[in-house]
Amino acid sequence: MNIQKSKELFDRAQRSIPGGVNSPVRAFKSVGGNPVFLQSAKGAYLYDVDGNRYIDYINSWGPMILGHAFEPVVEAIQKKAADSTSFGAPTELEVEMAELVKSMVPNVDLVRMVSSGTEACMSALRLARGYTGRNKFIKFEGCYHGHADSFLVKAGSGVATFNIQTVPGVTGGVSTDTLTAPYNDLEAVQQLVAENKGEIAAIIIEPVAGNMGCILPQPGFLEGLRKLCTEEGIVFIFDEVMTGFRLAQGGAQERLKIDADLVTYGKVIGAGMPVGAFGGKLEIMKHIAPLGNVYQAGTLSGNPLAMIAGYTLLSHLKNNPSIYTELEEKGAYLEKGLKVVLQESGIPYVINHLGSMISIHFSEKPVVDFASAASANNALFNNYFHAMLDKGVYLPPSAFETWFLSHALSKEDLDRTIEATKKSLNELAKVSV
Ligand code: HOZ
Repeated sequence: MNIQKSKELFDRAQRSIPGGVNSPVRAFKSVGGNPVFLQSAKGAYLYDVDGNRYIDYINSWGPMILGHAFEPVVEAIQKKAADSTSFGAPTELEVEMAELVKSMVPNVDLVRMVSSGTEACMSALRLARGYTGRNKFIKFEGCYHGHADSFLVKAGSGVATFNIQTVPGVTGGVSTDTLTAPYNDLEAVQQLVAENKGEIAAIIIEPVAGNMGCILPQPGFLEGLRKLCTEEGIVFIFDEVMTGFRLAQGGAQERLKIDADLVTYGKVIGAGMPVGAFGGKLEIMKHIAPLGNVYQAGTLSGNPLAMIAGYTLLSHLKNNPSIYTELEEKGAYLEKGLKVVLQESGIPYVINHLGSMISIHFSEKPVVDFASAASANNALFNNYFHAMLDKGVYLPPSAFETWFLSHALSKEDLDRTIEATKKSLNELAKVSV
């Protein structure tokens, strides 16, 4: 595959942008090689600056659930832009957006719009602390809740990809209040809560983890956390930045039938524009300024272009529930096909999959937490990534990221992906002999 222009752009980018990218995982540093620079995308396909086409399994890390350049969203943004790109003052559209979100997801009495998933999680944690008057919180190893200081302890995504054990710049003072437990280990959480009785403000979790590959909650785990939070007066926060509006209209809360006290959103809620949101029960949300004193603000919060993009996409999802059934079918078809070729290859593997989130770990044992994800053969994943890219399939450039399916993927695209996996595994087997 010719990626000459991408190579030239990467050289040029590194002279002006740290590492040549505006978000670390994109640099391909852990998988090696040159990142491809993208020109455009439509539906299930990405086109790079050299004119190569790829079937997309990143989908902007989640937002493009209906594929790229979904016409109603593009048209709505174009129309709205003519009325000004920002006011910094209230609009009717923000009210409509909040009402729409409330009508789609459980347990959200009030919702505040922000500009990213990082902001949403950072604000939800501050609110939980302000509401409870407690400082400590529990997060899970390998979960990623954005790059606010408190969360950069044993985090997933790029922090795991680059194996950054301690993030310089995050002070000891901040991180001592961050307690961590292995994903799916209820006993470890119960022990932490017992050791820090009355001091834990919140437990925050990705209900289906997507930042160490895709990892599913084991039966009883989330239920156990919910019970513990209720008993101990701890705010239970679902980080639904990845799962929100994706696993179901009502996200993981609806899909897994677990109630959260606060929920954070990002990605799909903005249809590819910079949007995040946090919301939840009135009792807690009423402490946010200007109702209460837990301060949180943003010049671009509720930005009209971001709101119209999100509103258009969410309305479409709400009015077409069959999209979720079809996404389900596409995910199941892909899993089944991948399993056949992986089985034939003889390479030990684990596929974790729920709805339109899926990933492969080259592992002999179940992948249920960060330790099992990290002990998989991730060097093999890196080679698999490149072999797939060469065949026009764009996977996340790290084993510590979930793949996202879009509704735009056709059966032919899925078949081509399965076939590319078969060929890639054959090539890799030959190299390792
Ligand atoms: N935090 C994203 C993955 N979990 C990466 C975002 C990006 O590089 O765009």
